Amino acid sequence: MKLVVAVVQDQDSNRLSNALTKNDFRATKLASTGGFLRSGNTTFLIGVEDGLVPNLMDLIRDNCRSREQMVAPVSPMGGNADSYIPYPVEVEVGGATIFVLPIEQFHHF
Ligand code: 2BA
Repeated sequence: MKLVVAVVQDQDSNRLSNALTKNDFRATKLASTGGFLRSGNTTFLIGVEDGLVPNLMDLIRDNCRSREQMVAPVSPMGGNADSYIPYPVEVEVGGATIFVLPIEQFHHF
């Protein structure tokens, strides 16, 4: 079994959520914040059998697109200012950033 962690843009999260449900994948959605842009994104935790990982990758690829995003980062309030950029930046974000982790045990009580 694998745990797929997928960071996607908020604009794609509903569509991906619907597609996961429709295709019998179980997922948990977490509200997250990108460390670079400091804007909201969505992180999916998806537990999946090994053989279904390629299908899941296709599904995520089909439902998440990359976009150019112009962002004026907000000044960190008492936070780490190391990566703070004080002017608007244009970056290409997503489709999706995906990590596939091995699962040692899965329990569902
Ligand atoms: P953010 O950290 O807000 O990054 C948004 C976009 O900004 C990135 O898109 C990338 O195009 C750009 N970017 C990030 N760090 C940069 C840097 N140091 N210099 C220049 N440009 C930079 P994506 O690569 O598609 O990432 C989208 C989101 O996925 C990220 O949002 C973050 O929440 C997550 N992510 C990406 N790589 C990750 C990693 N290695 N570990 C954990 N989360 C990651």
